[in-house]
Amino acid sequence: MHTNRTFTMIKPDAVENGHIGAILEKINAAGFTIKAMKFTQLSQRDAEAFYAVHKERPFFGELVEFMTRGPIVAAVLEKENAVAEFRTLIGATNPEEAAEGTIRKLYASSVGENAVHGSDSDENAAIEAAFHFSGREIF
Ligand code: FUP
Repeated sequence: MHTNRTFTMIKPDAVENGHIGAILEKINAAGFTIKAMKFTQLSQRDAEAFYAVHKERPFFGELVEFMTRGPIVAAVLEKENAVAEFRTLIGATNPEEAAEGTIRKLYASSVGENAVHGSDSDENAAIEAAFHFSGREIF
């Protein structure tokens, strides 16, 4: 895993609301290239493992329920300084605090259902990419 890569998920709310195409368009327009991609659904065990860092938080149960309720798009993206650049593109966790034009401002409805995930460090990007993709699925 390179430090110019990040991992994203288009979450169940954005998939349900028909925003996959628009979000991918924003990602491409911002200069990211797609290195891996799949349409998939997290099991309860997957979601609990992916968000294990939050397991003591009061919202953990709702987070797992939300993330497992429908399909997602998982992807590995590449751009110089990808982790920070992508977090700028998606905006703050809470869409009410997200900057104008960001993906969460445009497509998220709440802090819990916030349309997209973006890794918070190079280390987590590598862990999260490996969670979803085998080496032969990343190009
Ligand atoms: P982010 O890195 O912006 O995705 O945000 P966090 O890692 O802090 O949170 C991960 C997920 O937990 C969020 F996408 C949604 C959920 N969450 C809540 O439901 N409530 C909160 O107060 C904070 C996070």
